Amino acid sequence: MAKKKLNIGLVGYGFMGRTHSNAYRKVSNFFENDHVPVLKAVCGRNEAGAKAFADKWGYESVETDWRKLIARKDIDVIDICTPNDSHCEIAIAAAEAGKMILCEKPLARESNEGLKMVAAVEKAGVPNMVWYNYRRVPAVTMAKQLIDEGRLGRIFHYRAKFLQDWTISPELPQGGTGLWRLDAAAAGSGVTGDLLAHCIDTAIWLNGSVKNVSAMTETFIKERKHNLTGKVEKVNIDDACAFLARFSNGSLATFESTRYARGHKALYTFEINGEHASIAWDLHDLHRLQWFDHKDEGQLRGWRSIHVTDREHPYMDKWWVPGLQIGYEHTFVHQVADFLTGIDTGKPAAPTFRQALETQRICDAVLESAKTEKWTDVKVDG
Ligand code: SOE
Repeated sequence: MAKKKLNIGLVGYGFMGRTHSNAYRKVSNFFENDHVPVLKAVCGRNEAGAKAFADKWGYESVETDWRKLIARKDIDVIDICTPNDSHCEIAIAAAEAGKMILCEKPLARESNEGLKMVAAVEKAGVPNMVWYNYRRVPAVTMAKQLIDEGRLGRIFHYRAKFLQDWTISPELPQGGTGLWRLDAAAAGSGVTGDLLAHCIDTAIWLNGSVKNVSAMTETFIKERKHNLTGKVEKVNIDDACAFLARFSNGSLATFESTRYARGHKALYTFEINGEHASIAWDLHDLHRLQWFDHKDEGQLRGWRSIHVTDREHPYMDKWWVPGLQIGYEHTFVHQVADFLTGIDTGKPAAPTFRQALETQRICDAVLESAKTEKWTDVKVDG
């Protein structure tokens, strides 16, 4: 059967613009879908920058105004890779124009914005998805399968961390290209929306909904030069955040994230302890799943380190030969493949905007709890 073209319009071409573009280029070489992404246009305010990106990655054309991109009849999908403060406006306009929408995480700066985005895509009935790529690490997807098969039994504990160290220097400015993650007006929050959002997305996927949280945050460097104004200004993001959580299934959780853990660049780890078995995973060793099964024969019982590269492991039959591992960029390829399958089959790929709103609401509750120093319920629909 002839493949159908899916014309991509990318808005923003920073780090995430690169990961997504790479995924669009690779996906049809490895995965079979009815649709094939076509790199139709990239949009950025700096024309020369956008043009250089288009030449490098193979986009056919360039726009400098996202409204013009959305108005183009030859664009099927709007992929939002801009800082968080523009996600809502772009997504709503794209939905009203009937475009499919992929949005970089977090969905929005806070859940009220996110809710407007959910309403817009649901009213328009357009396929939509948020890029929480770590779900698509084969070892993480395998953890989901093991939990869904009931192999852990009742889950008692969930423990997650995302540690970095890139903002320790007080000389680092805030705001502008590359540093908007330090500017609360652009990002919404600091590590909570940027890093804990990943941990939360994975956690609710693996272990269900979170009922309530008790959090603390800290801003270690109180003032930084703002790149856009040139002035020294108050820092309003959370540099570090730790919280306790209760899941609806009764399990207890701890989450921690910081950009001040000297020596750690992107140490995302989680561990889950169940009645029969435990699972642990580490982004720095992403192709391995640590597995402990109490049902194993006594004297041989112990933690197994499973190299998740065999044909029966999630996604791995699409890549090389057993034993040869894949990496970070492949998680984005998997996410595009799942999105295309969603369009082909009519079964939406997760997380949709609505599913990602749950993460946003947990982030809101975390920040609220840190402010009030009280246990805070996570808002639910209805
Ligand atoms: C921040 O440094 C960052 O790039 C996040 O924005 C990404 O979502 C995360 O995957 C890696 O770290």
